[in-house]
Amino acid sequence: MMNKTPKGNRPHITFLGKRNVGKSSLINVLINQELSIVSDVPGTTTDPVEKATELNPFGPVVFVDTAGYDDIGLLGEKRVKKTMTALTESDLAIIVITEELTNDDKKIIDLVISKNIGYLLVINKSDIMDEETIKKVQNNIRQSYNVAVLLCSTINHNNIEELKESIITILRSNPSELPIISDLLKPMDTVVLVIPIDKEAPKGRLILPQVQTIRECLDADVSCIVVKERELHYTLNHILKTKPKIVITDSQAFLKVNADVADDVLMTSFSILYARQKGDLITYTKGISAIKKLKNNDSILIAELCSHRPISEDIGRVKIPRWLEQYSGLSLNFDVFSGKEIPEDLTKYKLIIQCGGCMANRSLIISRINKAIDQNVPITNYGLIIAYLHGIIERALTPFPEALEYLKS
Ligand SMILES: Nc1nc2c(ncn2[C@@H]2O[C@H](COP(=O)(O)OP(=O)(O)O)[C@@H](O)[C@H]2O)c(=O)[nH]1
Ligand SMILES: [Mg+2]
Repeated sequence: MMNKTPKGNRPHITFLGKRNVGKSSLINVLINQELSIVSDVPGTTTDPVEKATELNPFGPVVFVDTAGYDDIGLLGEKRVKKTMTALTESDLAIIVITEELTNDDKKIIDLVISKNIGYLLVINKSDIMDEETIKKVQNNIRQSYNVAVLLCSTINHNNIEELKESIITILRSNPSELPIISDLLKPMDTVVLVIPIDKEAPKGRLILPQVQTIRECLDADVSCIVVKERELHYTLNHILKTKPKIVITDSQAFLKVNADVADDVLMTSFSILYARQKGDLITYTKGISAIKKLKNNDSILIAELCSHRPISEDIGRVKIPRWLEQYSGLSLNFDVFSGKEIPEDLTKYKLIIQCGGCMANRSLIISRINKAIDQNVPITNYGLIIAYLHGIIERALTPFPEALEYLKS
């Protein structure tokens, strides 16, 4: 069971450092099992390796083992780039050094600081360092940084328990998970979920946002009723004796649900709930205003985090582009990027439309949002733009007064 918590819900702890400083060894002693190859040959770890594990008493986490950033040559550059990408989904960075703090280390530390990622420094291999060397490195660090430093060894397990405790302390002080819906609810409320079962629904199961929303309702002591869009009207009018607190629908059924749900009942979509939980609803709402400024032949970046199931009418590749062109009457250029990497330079785009990111963690999406903000490119999300293009964004944002205010202003 332990590996069942979705990766997107686990904090990511990324180990960075030069080759051979003991990153893989530290991960191994922390998870107490020989999963990754610990080897004397520099650069064995090529791509970042993710290890889902349980960090007790904290809970499920992912350790990300990266290649050394002193890798040179063409292959090395690729690895370094992958390491940087791994950093974008980090909730915590562990920077590992041994007997010296190099300029490369400093560059990485500065990068981590600039990305606002929590970090701590490990001086590893204490078992083979003399007092003098240890003092010298510690002083070097102290001169430049105000950060927790741990002197560790994977051989005699010096400070390994302390390392684990420090990781847990930082993770707890900086929760990476926000609620999907529970903060909007109180016990005894009723929530209705509308889940169309069409050709895009996976066979025999529900998708992650649906399952997680149900679970949060149960945790919040709330009744959660799940219907298809066809049964919604009957359920609301003949089954429920009291009005539900909120109706949450798949964006596919927005218009029908909007029509079936009384005006005084809140209504929104799973993807807007996710936009709030995994991204930043305010920034996404501001991004919506860019739609009115679009001109013919403007470029739009569609950022999709998972390589999607192949369905005939894909939401990001087909539907949103079509709706947006129909709505604006413009001819637009859409570039679709799948996966964890988007271009460094975003300035050619007039708008970025980010998917809900149900398989990603919040840090990855927030670092994307920050990248867009840094380059002054408006960013919004699938859920918001679908609501907007269907003319129901105001209603769909009513549960979130702060965002609604931005929309109206
Ligand atoms: N003496 C000593 N050697 C270590 C320690 N940690 C790792 N090593 C050794 O350093 C080498 C590189 O370790 P590895 O974990 O592969 O480094 P990575 O390249 O940073 O992932 C291996 O030979 C390890 O056995 C330590 O705490 N003390
Ligand atoms: Mg390694």
